[in-house]
Amino acid sequence: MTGFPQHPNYVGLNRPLGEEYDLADLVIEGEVPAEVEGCFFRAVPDPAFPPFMEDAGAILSGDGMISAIRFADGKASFSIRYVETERHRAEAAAGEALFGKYRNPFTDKPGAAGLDRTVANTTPIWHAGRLLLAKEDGRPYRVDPHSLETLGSYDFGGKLKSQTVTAHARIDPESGELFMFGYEADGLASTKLAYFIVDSDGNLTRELWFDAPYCSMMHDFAITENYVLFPIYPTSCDLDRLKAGGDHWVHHPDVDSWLGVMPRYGEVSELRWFRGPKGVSCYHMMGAFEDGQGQIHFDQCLSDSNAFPFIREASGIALQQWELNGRLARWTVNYAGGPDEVAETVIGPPGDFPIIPAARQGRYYDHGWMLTMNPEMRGPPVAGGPVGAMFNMLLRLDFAGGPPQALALPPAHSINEPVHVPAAEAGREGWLVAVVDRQIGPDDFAHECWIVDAGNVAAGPVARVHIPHRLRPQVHGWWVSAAQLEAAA
Ligand code: V55
Ligand code: FE
Repeated sequence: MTGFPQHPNYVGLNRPLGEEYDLADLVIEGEVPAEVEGCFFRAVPDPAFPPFMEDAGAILSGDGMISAIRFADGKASFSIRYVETERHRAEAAAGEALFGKYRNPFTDKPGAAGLDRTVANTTPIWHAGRLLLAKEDGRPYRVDPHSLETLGSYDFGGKLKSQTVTAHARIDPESGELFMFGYEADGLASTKLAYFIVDSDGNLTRELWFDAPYCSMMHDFAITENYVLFPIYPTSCDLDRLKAGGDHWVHHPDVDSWLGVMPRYGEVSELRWFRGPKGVSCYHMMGAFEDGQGQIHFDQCLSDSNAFPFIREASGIALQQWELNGRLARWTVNYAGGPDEVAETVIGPPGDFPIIPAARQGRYYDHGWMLTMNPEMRGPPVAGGPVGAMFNMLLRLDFAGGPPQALALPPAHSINEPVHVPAAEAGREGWLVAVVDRQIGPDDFAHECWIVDAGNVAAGPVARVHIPHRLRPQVHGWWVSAAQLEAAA
């Protein structure tokens, strides 16, 4: 790929690749566990055309690609395809970028007018036999899980009213219902939130609309067995700024955060807002649960400012990445009584990409996993991704009093978000599967897919699948078992 600027968004691990390809019968060191039978779907942004204006936020605008690492009978294969969004098709037809700044249509070329701006680049979501590729600025795209062919923008059979659906969905492990929401649901800079429920057969059964305290970048949310939780952090959008060609997001250190709590099947009148600390920011929640004593606990990778350098820069905030006071923070509230403010407890280190077993979604979890930066690392982290530095340590956190476990990667290695593959029987924790990058030169990388015992991450990989091709940083992934894939065939 040529013509891209010498900007961190487009060099090294972030260098655009723009290639669709398939790799069969990958070389494997070690043995793939029998339980790892299925497909690891990955969302990988990769800009197809050089930008026509300076925009550091473009790191989030790379065209969505859907990648699949398939495991069958101890063997592995790899595929990657563009998500054929309306945007990608229009730019491919024009042979150049038509869309301007991240989430600012006022900066687009005339050829982009009226077209869907989403790049569907953030999360592959599997539900009711469908594979969706979601990004928070638009509706998801549906992709064929076998061929990776794009089937088009997805509106749940015409039922969805929201113009946006976030990339973070929560599935109740007992009912199989999918809980989702969209912000800026009726347009740019709007305070309108849409919350909706999709039943286990894929039917959208409910969509509620209400107002957020202000327009906020709401990347993720959480559910408990009886409640849905909407976090509001003061990274906000302003329509006049957009019209003037400015950035979508500015972070406001002096503005309150909020946690909205509503019964899952309740009405908007039952929504209760709890005030949180000023100026904080979070992209991902580990989960949330009720403790039986009326308390709701909400666990998140929180920091004192926005974790994305390009947003801090647009906001005039001079803090460096290591000055953000990152932490795994538990906010506790009592819906039925208690104060109108959250109570915060720090339960883990700085980091991101928190995960729990799918079977614990909305329930108490006594352990979870996340990525962090090795505090004892010798040498710099691998540069890449929207923060500018990739994680280099995988953690298993024990919330029942046990010690944390850490898998420290060697120097010049980085790790992308793992997926969890559950164990077939109780007593074991299953496996974590993640792509690991190794920098072997200024613009040279080798990539492997590691399989790690989820209950013993410090032991390192039991299998390493070599991927003999350059890869770009992944955003999120989703594990779909062979049985789920077969049922959907
Ligand atoms: C994130 C990622 C996005 C985005 C907004 O990880 C937030 C956070 C890859 O796109 O548009
Ligand atoms: Fe995310």
